[in-house]
Amino acid sequence: MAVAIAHPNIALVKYWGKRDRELNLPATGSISMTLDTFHTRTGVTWDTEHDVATLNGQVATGHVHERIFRHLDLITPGRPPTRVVSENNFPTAAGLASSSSAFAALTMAAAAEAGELFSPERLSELARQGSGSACRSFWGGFVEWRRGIASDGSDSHGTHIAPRDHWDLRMVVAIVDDGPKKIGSREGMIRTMETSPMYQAWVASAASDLNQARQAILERDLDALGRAMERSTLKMHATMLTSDPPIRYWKSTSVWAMDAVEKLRDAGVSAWWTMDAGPNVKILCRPQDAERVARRLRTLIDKVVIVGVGPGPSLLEDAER
Ligand code: 2P0
Repeated sequence: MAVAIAHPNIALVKYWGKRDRELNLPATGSISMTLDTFHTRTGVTWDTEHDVATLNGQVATGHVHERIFRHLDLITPGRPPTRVVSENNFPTAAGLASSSSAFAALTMAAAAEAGELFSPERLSELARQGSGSACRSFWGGFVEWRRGIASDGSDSHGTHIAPRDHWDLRMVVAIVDDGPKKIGSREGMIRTMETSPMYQAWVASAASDLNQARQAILERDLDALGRAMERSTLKMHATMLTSDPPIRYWKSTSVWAMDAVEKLRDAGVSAWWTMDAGPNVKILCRPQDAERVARRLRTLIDKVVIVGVGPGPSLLEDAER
């Protein structure tokens, strides 16, 4: 059994919308930070008689099963029956980027079981077809997923902006709700593309946020990065909120958390919020401010976790079967 561990990544500049649904090519580029603490551990073996996947102890069925094994067919056309065992050490499908670490770990373990020595870029390109955000989990630190222009998607994969030790930051994750979201990202994105009058403006304005965020990472300028991140977050949620029917992931507690972060900022703390396809709020700040941010959020939210900048994925040698 080949076993891989991958960490989720949180987008600082968001991906929301596709230029090609079949190949899962994004309408815009995006930039992320890989997290430590949270991970997916996935084993893949050909030593089995039937395709079966167990996710967090539950056998996958229906479209979840299909999505996993279709992805394995892409990595190894004509593969034998395959058994997959995958565990997350954090909530699944709750807007904590679990599909990013899941498809990164699955891709890496499947390639290893097949004996393929793919480059990180090739693994990233394959993982992208399983779940877009997964293509950003092949490096530690800070990663950009280029939109690309090639119609076959060969230039749309993650690229490394800066390694983990380039900049020591924290993300304070306030878990407003850890249940699975009502509308998945894939469905939400398609509805946005088809119905939001804001969608074209979102696509047209992404390049300037990407440029600002990339530069801010290279210069370690947290205020500039935070501004770009909040702007990208708000624009993405504006497209969701103006879809028909509307998609609103925010809860009142999410808005309370944003407010609390802005008050800390008024008091001189460089702390910046972001949200993805769920009600949880993640706050980017310096290590020395993380406890203060977490304490403030804990006055209303029970589950608040401080995470750091994480590493890229790895294969475990001689893993147990
Ligand atoms: C992101 N999200 O950039 C954005 C921000 C959620 C909000 O990427 O359809 O599960 O599989 O490519 O990767 C979540 O979308 O979507 C996502 P698919 P994915 O992190």
